[in-house]
Amino acid sequence: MYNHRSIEQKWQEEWQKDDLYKTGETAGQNKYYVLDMFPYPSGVGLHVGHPRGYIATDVLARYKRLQGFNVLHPMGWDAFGLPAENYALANKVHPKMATDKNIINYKRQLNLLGLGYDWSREINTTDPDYYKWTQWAFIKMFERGLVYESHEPINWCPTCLTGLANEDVEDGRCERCGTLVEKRPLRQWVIKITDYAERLLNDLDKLPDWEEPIKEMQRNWIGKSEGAIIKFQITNSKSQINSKSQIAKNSVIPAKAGIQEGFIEVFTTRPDTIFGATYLVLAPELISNLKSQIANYSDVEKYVNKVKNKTDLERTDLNKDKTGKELKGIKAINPATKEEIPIFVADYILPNYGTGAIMAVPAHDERDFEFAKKYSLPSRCVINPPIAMVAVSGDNSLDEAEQLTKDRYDRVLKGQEVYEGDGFLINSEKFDGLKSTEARPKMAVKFGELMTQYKLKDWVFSRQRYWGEPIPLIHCDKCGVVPVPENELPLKLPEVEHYEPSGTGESPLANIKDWVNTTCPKCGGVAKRETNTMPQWAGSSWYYLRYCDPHNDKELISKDKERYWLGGPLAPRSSARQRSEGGVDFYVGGAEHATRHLIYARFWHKFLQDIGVVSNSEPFIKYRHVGLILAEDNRKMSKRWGNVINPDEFIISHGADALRVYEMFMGPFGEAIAWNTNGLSGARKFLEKIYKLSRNKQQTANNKQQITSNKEVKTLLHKTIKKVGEDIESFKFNTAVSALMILVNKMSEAEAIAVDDFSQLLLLLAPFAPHLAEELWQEKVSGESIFKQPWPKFDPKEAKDEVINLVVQINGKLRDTIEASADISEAEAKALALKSEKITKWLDGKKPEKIIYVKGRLVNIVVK
Ligand code: ANZ
Ligand code: ZN
Repeated sequence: MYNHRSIEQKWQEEWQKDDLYKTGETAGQNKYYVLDMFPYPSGVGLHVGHPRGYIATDVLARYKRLQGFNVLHPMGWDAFGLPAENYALANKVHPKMATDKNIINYKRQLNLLGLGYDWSREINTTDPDYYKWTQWAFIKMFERGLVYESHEPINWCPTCLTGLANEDVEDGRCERCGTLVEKRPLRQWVIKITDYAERLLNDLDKLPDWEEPIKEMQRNWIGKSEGAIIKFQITNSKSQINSKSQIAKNSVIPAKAGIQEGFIEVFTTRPDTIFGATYLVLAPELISNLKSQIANYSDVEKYVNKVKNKTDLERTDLNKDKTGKELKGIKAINPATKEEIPIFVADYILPNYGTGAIMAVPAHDERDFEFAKKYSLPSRCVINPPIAMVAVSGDNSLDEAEQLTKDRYDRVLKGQEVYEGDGFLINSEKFDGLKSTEARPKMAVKFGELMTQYKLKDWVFSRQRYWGEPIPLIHCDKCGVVPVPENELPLKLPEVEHYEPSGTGESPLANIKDWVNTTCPKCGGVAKRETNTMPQWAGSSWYYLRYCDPHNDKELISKDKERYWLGGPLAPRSSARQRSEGGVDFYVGGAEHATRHLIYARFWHKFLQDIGVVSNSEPFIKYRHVGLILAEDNRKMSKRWGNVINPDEFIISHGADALRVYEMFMGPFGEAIAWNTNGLSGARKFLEKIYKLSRNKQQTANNKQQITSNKEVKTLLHKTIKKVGEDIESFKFNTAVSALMILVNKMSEAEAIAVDDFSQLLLLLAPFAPHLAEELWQEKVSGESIFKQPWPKFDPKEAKDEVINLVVQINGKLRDTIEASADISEAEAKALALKSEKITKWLDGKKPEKIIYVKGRLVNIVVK
């Protein structure tokens, strides 16, 4: 009987005792660094969805080890953050106590699954010895001018009572608790991640082993737009025109208010449409700057107050009715047409993108078109659609296409329709006839300045909560903001009596007088500590480095270890392929991190490269996302739906190996799929079959000579060796498992299995079902761990099926003989015959009437 419980427990203990997973820096051995996104240890523990990624990396790590690589496969805890703090609030326990308890439970669960982590490298982001280096990196950023204090309105979650970064907001809601996010002015620390926007964007091209959709999500998140800033003079304004431009040519500026003395500045990606700009629109947030000049200010203010609480999403929804208000008493001058045009305020313009002001071109922009229709504003067509645009959109003749283009153009001309594409300029004076693409840079320079904008915002880095890394800054009246000296790091999180956020924008740390009051490291005068803490993303932005050198109290990571594991040119190669760039060889985790953690980590890494801590520009050579495991009801597993499936019970009932095989077999790795307990039972049966093989068909090492290899088994075995290896490398675990199942079926049909063949099967099985593989290996093959053996060698000669000579006749006469594999199917044989050069020549274009096949021997083609 296959008793998984005793087998699994036994080997888990043995492997721990043997330090099987402990990794050192062995010179001369090729390294391989396989990394999971480390979990947040929540109170409910792991559900069956979490291990899918962990099992996959474990399969890869074990496979690489069997291949002879020095594999680093560590695990740790991303343990700061709101849930632990909320739990602490509700249950009156210190977040550290709750976190420590959860970690013990997580670790127990991971070990039950037989995951081979090197626990001697375990890290925990809340450990002062760890966050010392998070604080250190922050201070380096501060010293380099990458950190600034801001009072701008930011995203504020009224439930979590803290400011949030853009990345923490999803569809206008707090990513943690789902509450609608408000805008609130707040003193905060901000990191200039936008300084790295261009590198974050361009270096994506250095990552051929990342999935394209993930890279595309990053590109969109960074959101580079090339366009122009154009100044519109305000008339009836009392102030003088300031002719000196304040923006450097081609410079990249952060979003800024588009109102200056006597001007409104707009950001546009379509300077080629400037002759069609018939009004301006400002974001409601900018209006107060024009208060003295607006005749109907109280009216306008009412509108502004009404839209204040709308989310960005509501404001920019294309399907929603556009609202706005004209600003009376002032006008703007279109610098191209010199015409006076009205100025509006409307909520579809956002304050924090571009300049917060736009020139509206109803003929060529959908939103402007809708707005103009509603407020009866003029439209002026300045782009003539090219014929090609119409021609390719249907299957009309060129004449028809020309007519359609004219009709379209007519409707745009009359203001009945909008045309958003490129084309040829008209109604644009000396620019007439130019192509949009040619006109854009010319007109940008003529009427304004070239400008690049990014959707990426600077990283709001302070949280008004307790359970995070204290920001190591000191406020001194005399010296300003001074960083905590390096030799005083870590700046430890002090004990507090109440974790409650004050809700006033101050962290609970503000109440601890003897912690807050300190002396200035520069002048020794009285000073106060910063009381905000860092966001949860801080500690996870660089943790993969620390695993390489987890106990170093002198440096974040030593040069040697960095070179060894993350590879500058001196590092041992991770694969046969030569690389100039290093990094973690394989990183696996949820796709929900594509634009958060993965952007922050790439940024942090680039910064550490700039200060010489790491030697290459990207942290992760290869990244694969893991698909969700849904509950049996096809919904996301959640406490809310009560559909969470805990792996523990299945490990008891079916075994860790069965669970591992099932999760790898259930479907393509990147796709979401629902849990199905029957599938788990299927995986279990597969393992039982192998166990049975070892009992019934298996010779022991002693009577080895008696059984010779069965040719069919041998052939399939070698095909499977090739397939399983290739499939693991390309993360096609489901097809790897299915190949193993086919092999096991074949072996079950055989009279007996040679010990050599069986041992190879065990090696192929070992990454997936390590406990059973080790048990049977040590019982049947040798007393040394299966994980110290080499991966089976694929022999192409062995993988070749036996060949037969297929006779091909036409009307019964021999015309060709073809070599084919013994198990060729009827359809394949016929197709092969028809493809033969000799046969096509003999057939001479004649259609066969009938084809007769005699299995394994001949094909007879009958023609008239
Ligand atoms: C005139 C124009 C004419 C525009 C036209 C488009 C088409 P992306 O590509 O996303 O960068 N815009 C600029 N700032 C805005 C803001 N704060 N809120 C809402 N919309 C804003 O979009 C750039 C375009 O979005 C800009 O180009 C501007 O409209 C609008 F035929 O200017 B455009
Ligand atoms: Zn001072």
